[in-house]
This record gives sequence, C-alpha cells and structure tokens, in this order.
Amino acid sequence: MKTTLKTSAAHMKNDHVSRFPAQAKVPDNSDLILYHLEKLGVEYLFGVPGGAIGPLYNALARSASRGSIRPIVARHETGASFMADGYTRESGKLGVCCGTTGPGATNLITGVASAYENEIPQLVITAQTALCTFGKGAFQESSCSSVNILGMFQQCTRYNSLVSHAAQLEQKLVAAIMTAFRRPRGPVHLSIPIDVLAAPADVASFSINKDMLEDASHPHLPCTSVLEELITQIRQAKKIVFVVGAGCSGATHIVLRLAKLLRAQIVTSIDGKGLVSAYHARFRGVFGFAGHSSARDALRDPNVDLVLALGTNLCELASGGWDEQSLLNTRLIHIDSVESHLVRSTMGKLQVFGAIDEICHYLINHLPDRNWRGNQNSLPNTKTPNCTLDEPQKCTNDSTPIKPQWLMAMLGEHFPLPTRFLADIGNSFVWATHYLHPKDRRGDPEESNESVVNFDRRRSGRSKMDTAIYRAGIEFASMGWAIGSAVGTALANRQYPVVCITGDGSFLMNGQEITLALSEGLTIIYVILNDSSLGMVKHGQRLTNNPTIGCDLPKVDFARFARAMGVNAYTIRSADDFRGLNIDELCAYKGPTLLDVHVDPDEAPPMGLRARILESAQQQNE
Ligand SMILES: Cc1ncc(C[n+]2csc(CCOP(=O)(O)OP(=O)(O)O)c2C)c(N)n1
Repeated sequence: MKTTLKTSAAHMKNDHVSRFPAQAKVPDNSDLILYHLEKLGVEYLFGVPGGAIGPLYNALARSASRGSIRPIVARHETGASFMADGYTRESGKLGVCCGTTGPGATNLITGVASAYENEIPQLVITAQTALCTFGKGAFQESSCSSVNILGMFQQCTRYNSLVSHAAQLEQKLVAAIMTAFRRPRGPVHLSIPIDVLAAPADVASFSINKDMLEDASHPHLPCTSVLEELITQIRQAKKIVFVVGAGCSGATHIVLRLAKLLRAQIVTSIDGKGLVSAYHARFRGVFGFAGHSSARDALRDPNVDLVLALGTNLCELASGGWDEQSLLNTRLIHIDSVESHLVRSTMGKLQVFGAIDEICHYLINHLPDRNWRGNQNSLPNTKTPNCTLDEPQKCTNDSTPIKPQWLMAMLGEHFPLPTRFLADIGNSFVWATHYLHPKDRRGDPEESNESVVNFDRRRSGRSKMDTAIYRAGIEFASMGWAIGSAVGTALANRQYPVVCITGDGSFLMNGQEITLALSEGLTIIYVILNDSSLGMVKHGQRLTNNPTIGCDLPKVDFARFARAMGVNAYTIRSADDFRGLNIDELCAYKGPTLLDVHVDPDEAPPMGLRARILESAQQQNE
C-alpha cells in the first residue's frame, strides 16, 4: 500500500483547518462523513429521509448547496440500494445509500442482500434513535433491545457496526469503506444514532483515498511455482476453452488477447455476457442458465483437454446447475481474484488465486514459445452472433402478440452501441441472456495493434468495476433490481442510454422509481414485458408439471400509469407499433420513456435447466 493511514493522518492534521468548506454552523459528524465521501469522488447519496437520519440530510443540504454530494430521494429504500448498486457498477465509485431507523433500515435489506450476493461494494448508513433512549421503547427504536437492526444486517454485509461514540466514527468509516472494496467485495453497514450524527465533528484523524481502495481491492500475482504449473498445463493442452465470468471486468482486453494466443474458444457465464461481444469470432455463447447449446457443446467437445475458467464463482447459474460433464471436472483450471470462489472448483486440475489481469499478462509474456500454435492470424468480428439459438426462427417472427425472441432481436439491433442493457429477474433476463445481442463493435483486441507493453498504462483504469454493456442482477435475483439499478447507472453516466427490460410484476412492485428518472432527466427506456402474469413462475410451474397457481396479474395499462406520473409512454401491441418508434429520439431525450410491450404470454422462455433443478430438488424426498 503506497499511502499509510499514519502518513495520511499527519497530512490530515495539517490540513484540518481547511478540511470543511466555510459554513455558518460548526461541522458535525454528518458533515465529516460527507467530507470523506466527497474525497472519494462520491456524487450522490441514495435514500429516503426520516427523523433519526435528519442530521445527515441537513449536512446533505449544506453539501448540495456548494455543488457537492446531493441526495437522490428514492421512493423505497430497496430502490435506493439498487440505485447505489447501479451507480457502482457503472462508475466504479462507491455507491452509498441510507435509511432512517426502523422501517427505513429494514426496507434497505433486500437491496443490500442483492449487493452482497453480487459482490458490489456499497456503503449503507442507517440511523438509530438517540443512545440514551436504547431499551426505553423509543419511537422506531432499532437497538439491540428492540428489533436489532445490526443483527438483521449481520448476514448480508461484510462489515457491520454500531457507532456508539462519536470518537469511533472515522475509524469505523475508514474500516467499512476499505472492507467494501476488499475481495470478496460487498456492502458494509454503519448504524449511527441521531445524537452521534449531530455531534460536533472532531479533528480528522484519518484519510482515505482512491489509491488505498485500489490496493485493498486488487490481489497480486500468485507465487512462481503456481504460475509455472499453470504454464506447464497450458503448454500440454491441445484444445482450450475459456469461461469468462464477471470477475474479468476490467481485464477483458487482456483475457481476450490470451485467448487469441492460445487459440481458445470463449464462452461466458451469464454475468460475463456483457463483457465479450457475441460477434467475437471466438465466442461460442453463454454457458449455464438460459445459455446456448453451442457453449455447452464447446465445453463438451471430447478434444478439449483444458478449460480455463476466469473470474467466475461457479454458482448454480454459472456452472449450468453444477454440470460435471461440461465444466466441473478434471479438465478445469480455475483462476480467480476472490479466494472463496475457489472452494467450488476443488475437482479441477489447478486453482490459481490472484489478479486476473496480472496473471494473463504474465502468461502472455512467459509462455516460452508463444507461437507454438502457429501464426496468430487476427479473426475479424462476424456479422451474426456466434452462438446457437433455441428456435432462431422466432427472432424474425413478427406476428402478434409479440414474440419475446423477436423483441430481444429488435432491441439489440436498434439501440446504439453504448447503450447499457439491464435485465430484470423474471423472464426478462432469461429472454435477454439468450436472445439479446447488442451490435457490439468494441475495440476487438484481435484487430488492435495495441501492445502488451501498454498494459501498465491500462492498469490505471482497472478500478472501473464493470464495463459490461449487459447486466443482470442474478444470484440474489430480486425482482425490480433493474428498475432501481437503471437510475443509478444513468446517474453515473448520463452520456449513454439505458434500457431496462422488466416484467409487469416487477414494475408493479418497484416501478415507482421511474419518477426519479423523470425528475433527474435520465435517458432510460423502460421496456415492460406485459404478459399479465408472474411469467417466470407460471412457466416454471408448467415446465415442472405443477399446477399453475398464484401467477395471474391484473391487466394493467402501463402507458397510462406512466403518463399519470408525467412519463412519456407507448403501448406496443404489434411489430408495426415497435417499428413506428423513433429510437434515436428516445435515446436523445433527457428523460425516461416507458414501452408497454404486450408479449405472447404462452412463449416458454429457455429456462429448462432451472426447471430440472427445481424438479430434482422436489424429488429428493421421494
Ligand atoms: C422480490 C422477489 N419476490 C419473488 C421472487 C420470485 N420470482 C422470480 S421471477 C418472478 C415473476 C416475475 O414476474 P414479472 O416481473 O411479471 O416478469 P415475467 O417473468 O412475467 O417476465 C417471481 C415472483 C423474486 N425473485 N423476487
């Protein structure tokens, strides 16, 4: 670590006179929190105000008035946490969310658990009633003698602490933020009583800067013996397939260069989908849930003797339901920057813990005879996606009601390249994972002349968490993740349009957050797959031969619903309705647009794998 806390503290002590901008009121601990967040480049605090968290909002008023951090007031605290998640994924900066004591804090939990499962850094601040009221039945009391908010956050955060004295604040804030970026990354929680939030701030003792977070978050190279073994295994291999997961974010370029050198085919997990162009000549599709048979076939090819899985946690969805034939077998080498992910690959031939970009760089430079596989001709991107689709004919079937497959093909074709696509839980992410292939012509490393020597220069940008153009809130898989996350994504990057694909059930649960996109002037196109049902549940029940129950939704006119909130909206019942849209105009408009798309409710999404896993789980007791 280049900067130690000690040297920073000395610097801060010298600096403390000027550390708070001039203001009439004596700075309090809430100002101090914002001061540290501002130094990290944080721009927004997502949350909902309330009595006990009042001092933090008072400080936000001061900070906003001088053009610094300002509040984004979500309609529900879960939405605030989803927004912070989207903000972090897009910007690489710390997403911060907050809620007041009691229900504000409990409402946050779903979003926080989602960030936890997806390993997204997030600072969560909740308030408590005044310390002297603990145990006395204070209004909305959340102390350990009441509903115990700290206890509730314990299992879904990586750091969780009550700031019971003002003198603890900075130490705990620094510890929390650094822990959020340490791998596995994730949410951290500070629970702060109102009197601590409002107490005058002491002189700063600590400083935290981006370099420290970078160092905290980045493991280095494994030891030489492991690297030598890795090189030996690679040199012995005749045919290699890469499995690229979300952990390759920030390292995709060098991973693809290595794939070229090794003449490897590439498949991705769902969460790695957005990192590799479907038009890349080596791409063979998504492996696992909602994935492509071509990806599975690439892995099952009997000539393949080495599978290099990079940056994937090999969870149920990513491992194709723990598929031993395709992935979890002795051909596997698992490379990951999160040590705990390696517990799922013990059957493989080698496990390598370290920074993925550093490892790839090392391999490229140290494979002794780099051209032993012959000349590495560049392969240009192809015109169509390099994966096998289930029922490809449906992508061109423009009948009414609209086929979801056709809709996904249209979205991929008509939205411009920088568009961020977020797919919600439900059929949305199943359809999108399989059929949405954005016209992706990001700098193809096979065509680029960029030399590996430029690697060090590129490293400076690696704190950017996620350059994926397709994202899905899998793992915890909460309905509505995409609706809030889209707001955070668009706030982090106002240049690019965001397309949020969601279901009618998810929108009824979380759709009110669209009003944020309106008040903030964000270019988000909400595409609702309106099938008047909790479609994924319905199709799951059908696929597993269970009764279809509990999945009917009312027929809702979402276009009118949106207009009632002042949002532009269109009802899309036919292909011609879709063709009538001016997509360029929607992407240029500084505000949200809602597309209420009536899709064919009987089209079964490609979720057979999940159905088989659910079915076998139910049969285990028989
Ligand atoms: C908060 C939450 N509750 C319940 C579920 C279980 N669940 C998964 S998908 C789904 C249905 C989603 O329906 P909808 O949003 O209409 O999307 P569709 O599948 O119809 O496209 C449900 C209830 C969940 N994932 N998250």
